[in-house]
Amino acid sequence: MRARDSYAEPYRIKMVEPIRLKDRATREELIKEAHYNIFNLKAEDIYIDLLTDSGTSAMSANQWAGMMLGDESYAGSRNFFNLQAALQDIFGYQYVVPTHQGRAAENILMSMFVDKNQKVPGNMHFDTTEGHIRLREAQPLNLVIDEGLKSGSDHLFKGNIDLDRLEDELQNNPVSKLPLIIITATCNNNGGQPVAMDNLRAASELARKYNRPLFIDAARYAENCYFVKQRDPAYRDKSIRDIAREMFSYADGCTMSSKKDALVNIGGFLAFKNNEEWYEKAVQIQICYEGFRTYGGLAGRDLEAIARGLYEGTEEEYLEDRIGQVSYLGHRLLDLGVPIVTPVGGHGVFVDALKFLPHLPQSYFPAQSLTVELYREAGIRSVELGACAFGYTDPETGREVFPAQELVRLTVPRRVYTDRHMDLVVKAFEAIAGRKENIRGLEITYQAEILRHFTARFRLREQ
Ligand code: P61
Repeated sequence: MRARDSYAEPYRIKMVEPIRLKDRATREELIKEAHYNIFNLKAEDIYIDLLTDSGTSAMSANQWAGMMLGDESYAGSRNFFNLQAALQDIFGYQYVVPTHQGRAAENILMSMFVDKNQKVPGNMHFDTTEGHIRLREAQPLNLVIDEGLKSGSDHLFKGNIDLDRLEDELQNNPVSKLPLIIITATCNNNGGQPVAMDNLRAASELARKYNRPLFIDAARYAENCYFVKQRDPAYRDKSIRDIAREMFSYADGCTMSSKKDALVNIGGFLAFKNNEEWYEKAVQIQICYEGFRTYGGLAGRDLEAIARGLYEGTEEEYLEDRIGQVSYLGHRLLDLGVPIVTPVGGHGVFVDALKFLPHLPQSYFPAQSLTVELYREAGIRSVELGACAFGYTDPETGREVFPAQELVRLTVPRRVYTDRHMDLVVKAFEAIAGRKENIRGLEITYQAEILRHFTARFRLREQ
């Protein structure tokens, strides 16, 4: 990768959206009114929004031009065929089932394959994927390698699945107990960490040996391909498109939230390599939940933006700048001594809140406390991926069950902020680091039964 200061963004800005920093007293008031949960803040009250990279990309002039060519016919829209052609070209997949977003594609996939009391192994399922598995009273199995859960480990492919454990599961469970495998690339939950091509190839061989389908959660597949090119010498001279082709050749299909690497604000799809029977089955479910096969819950213009975005998302200059910006933020924080997940991932910097705020036990929601502090300090919105999002109150014992990691994600939207915005994030950490012992923990005053992080309310604990 070239040094960040040897090149500039490979685009110029044509349209701007004003953002404003509210004064500190107002921010203090707003976060209190939001019950110390950043999901309850209004977007207009935020200065730099690092909540998510999902659906927050800036589209290109080419994508906007494509929007004007939206063919809104109920059946047979030309934009569907453009999307299908992009899938065939980039992924090498024959069949595409558009959906309104990624989780809808997961819904169709799980309806087709998953039933009560089954297990679905993967490296680390995203929470919507887990949700769809659990909805069917089946069990998600996260078999990421041990290194993948150590924030300080510098393993280059921390998204890899543990092949021994996968084989063990495949050997000990018939198809009726374990119907498919899903690999998420990059792996969101542990820091946007990539899956190695060798690992995917080996998982694919196991899938074939034991006769189970393998699917890729392709939300951030292009970022994964970029890491393969950077970190595996065998791929140094290959193009991102060639790497993507090889990666998808190892699976039988994929789900994709287009809101990430397809650089659009809404949309998703399920795709199959060549199994027509699966495709026809998927279309039956798609019609009930999403819409006719050539629009699947999206406007024709949205399909066009995805088709064009898929190409842009695999351009090398774009990826170098995108991953380079996330890496820039991560390395500046490391220089400050902020403990983050390393190597820096693809879509954001993940701060280890237990290490950054060692005076707060996990029961005091340290990652949530840090998200609150970033807003109070600088109007920055980040997101907690720790005790609130992934922990829960055990209904039998009434005790809190904590996840292995307690992270704050600084998620960088694509083509939206400049490095100067990143510098302000670093400055905020610098200010907070100087007085971090004074940061107070939180306690929950209200929580929903599932996905509690979206609506939970907190109060500040006494020191
Ligand atoms: C995110 F807190 N991700 O990272 P959909 N697979 C993968 C994803 O990262 C993903 C989806 C599938 C989001 C949005 C988000 O509880 C939450 O298009 C690897 O959002 O349906 C989404 O794709 C689902 C954040 C979603 C959350 C659910 O910010």
